Amino acid sequence: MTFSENLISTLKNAESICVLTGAGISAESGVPTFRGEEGLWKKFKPEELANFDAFICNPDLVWEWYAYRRRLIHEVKPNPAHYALVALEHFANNFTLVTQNVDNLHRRAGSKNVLELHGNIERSYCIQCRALAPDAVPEGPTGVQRCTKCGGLVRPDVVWFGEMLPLEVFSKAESAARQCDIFFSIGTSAVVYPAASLPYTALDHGAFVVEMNLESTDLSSRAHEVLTGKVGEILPDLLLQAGIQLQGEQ
Ligand code: BV8
Repeated sequence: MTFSENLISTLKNAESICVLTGAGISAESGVPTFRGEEGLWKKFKPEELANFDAFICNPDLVWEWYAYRRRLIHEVKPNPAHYALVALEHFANNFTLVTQNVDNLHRRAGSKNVLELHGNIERSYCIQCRALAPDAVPEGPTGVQRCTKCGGLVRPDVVWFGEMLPLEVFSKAESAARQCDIFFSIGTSAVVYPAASLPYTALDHGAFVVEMNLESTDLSSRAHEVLTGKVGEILPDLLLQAGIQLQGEQ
């Protein structure tokens, strides 16, 4: 793919870079996205699973879904797009990676400054006393877990629909979006709020906004550059053309 001179020079001269990722960046690792044809929501409906009431009504079903996703995540590994973001973090003077993903693949690739807006599927906590449960292991329990301290129900440490995002995490993401020179929206359908508000915050504060996605979204008409295709191919290519050293498993 050939990139515009404007994009290349904006990236090379950026003091501060903010990146928002969604499920699309993990697709090439083999993690199903949420809303695609083979999406996770195809098998189950968000309202059936990714919300607290569903969990209270049917903790077995919700835990079955999360145990399935945890096993899946342990079988996959980061892809070139994750590693390209590690290289971008090393290149930039000021870099913030904001992810909607709960799959921990950015951290496994080596990204350091990661803001997990929707939590992390490998962590769980008790809904009664909020004690953290032991980290998920592939051969770990798959059914409903009970707190070893108080016997309360243990839930995955993810943000469900209708739940607040972790305030401190979201405000850090907002300030990164306000202060950045260039904002990348990568592999997200840009439909879930308040995460989807971040590129608009960046736009309102004068950032150069780039969308990298397989399909167009509500953001596409507002972004300065729309790069359509597989992020595992486009992102490493962009960094190479901007003279940014790639590293790690490409
Ligand atoms: C909140 C964690 C308020 C769990 C997730 C009614 C009631 C309550 C709230 C609402 C409501 N109506 C609207 C809302 C707000 C709601 C919302 O936005 N709903 C949407 C669906 C309309 N938001 C919330 O509920 C949030 N909380 O508003 O609280 C509040 C205020 C005060 C007090 C109390 C409460 C919480 C939202 C968080 C929900 N949790 N996940 C879990 O994972 O199990 S959301 C889920 O969607 C994931 O986190 C996911 O990351 C996120 C966004 O999806 P995407 O990542 O974009 O994935 P998707 O499949 O959609 O798209 C992938 C894209 O990649 C596609 O475009 C595809 O083309 C592209 N792609 C695929 N392959 C590639 C690729 N691109 C490039 N390369 C490839 N190879």
